[in-house]
Amino acid sequence: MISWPPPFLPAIPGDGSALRLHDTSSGELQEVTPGPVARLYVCGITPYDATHLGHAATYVAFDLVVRVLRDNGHEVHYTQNVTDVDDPLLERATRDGIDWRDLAVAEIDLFREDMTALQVIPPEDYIGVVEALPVIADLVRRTIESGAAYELPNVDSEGTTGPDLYVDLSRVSDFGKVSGWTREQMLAVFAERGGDPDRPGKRDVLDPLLWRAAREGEPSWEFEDLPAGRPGWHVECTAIALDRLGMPIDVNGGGSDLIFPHHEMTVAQASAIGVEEYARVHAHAGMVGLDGHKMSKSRGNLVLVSRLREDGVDPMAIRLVLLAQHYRDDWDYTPDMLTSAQVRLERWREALSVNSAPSADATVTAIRAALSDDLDAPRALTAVDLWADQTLTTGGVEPSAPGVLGRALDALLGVRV
Ligand code: 5CA
Ligand code: ZN
Repeated sequence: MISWPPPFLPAIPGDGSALRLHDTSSGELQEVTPGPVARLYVCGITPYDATHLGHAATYVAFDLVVRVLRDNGHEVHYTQNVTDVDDPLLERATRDGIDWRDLAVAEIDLFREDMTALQVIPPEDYIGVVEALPVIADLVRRTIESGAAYELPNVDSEGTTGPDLYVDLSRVSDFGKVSGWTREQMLAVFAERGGDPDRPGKRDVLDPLLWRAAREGEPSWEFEDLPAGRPGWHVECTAIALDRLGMPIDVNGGGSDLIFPHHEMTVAQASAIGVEEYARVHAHAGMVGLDGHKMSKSRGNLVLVSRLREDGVDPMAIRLVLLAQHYRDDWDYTPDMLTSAQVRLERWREALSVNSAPSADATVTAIRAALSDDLDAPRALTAVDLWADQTLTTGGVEPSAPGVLGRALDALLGVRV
């Protein structure tokens, strides 16, 4: 699948410092120590509705990971999937009376536009599930061969189209190591996050669906040694990450709603076929809400990036709204955040247009230090505010290297002033 155009990344003098990220699995800050090529996997969208500020916050957070790693001289291999066939997409398409493929294409296009406007660096591999089906089917076969898959009759169609396949979690070592959750915590969210605890015959209610046999009116594909059908949700990310990046990945990421079951299950499935370490760091962004509830397509309480853009909001102000919150915090969006971001952007623009300004070297160092410390973007913004205040209140004291700070804001924070 084509990705979106990369923003220009200006060069800035000096060196960055090593990135430390909070790892969900250990609960601690961990230094990201990639080889010459850093490998990053971030879960992509399910394209049944437009990008909201919550999605954007998550992708901007991982965009900072890319920027810090690049600033540290690493080449970055970034892979992102698109869940372009799954229940929520099919259900929305049926509800709206349109073809699920047309819905996916339209929403993916909009997502690309939003990411481009927000200056998010695109992944090298942008992979839809439909195009990755051979790779996914191969992983399903390997899971069967490993003995960790079992069949349940496809009750909806009188068993005529072949069985559904599940992963037997009792065959997986270290199940639970990503989230560190208790079984009670897992059971509390499993059903609302795509799980099917009530499916009769499951060996363990938490066992994840690996392959769903064909149903009337649903898309399905045929692969050797598998019943006609389509993949379960989690296996797509395991298969795409394994195929494109190999394991261990340096950073595996997404929003915190993916900690369980999604990332727990993606790791469990790799473990079932003998992968010992899935990712060195599991990083998760907090949830953005509106009026006290997590912003979600299913709930419909959305602030859409495309809507704000249509209303003439500068995408850089939207990016500043997102950067003003720490990526790991849960927060509620309020319109005054946008007003503050617009004021900040104007002030930065004004300060950067002053001919003779205080040296920006210390500010660039402060931005680098803040971002490498678990992506502390709010602290980086405060450092820039301070420089802007000095520039605008005391006037220029010494000429700064022309444009260094402007280039640093662009390269490190993705804010083109
Ligand atoms: N396609 C799957 C991942 S394989 C999926 O979760 N798609 S999604 O469209 O529902 O979400 C895309 C990304 O946005 C995920 O990383 C998810 O964790 C994140 N996300 C969803 N809602 C929010 C929110 N309210 N705040 C922050 N991030 C969110
Ligand atoms: Zn995923």
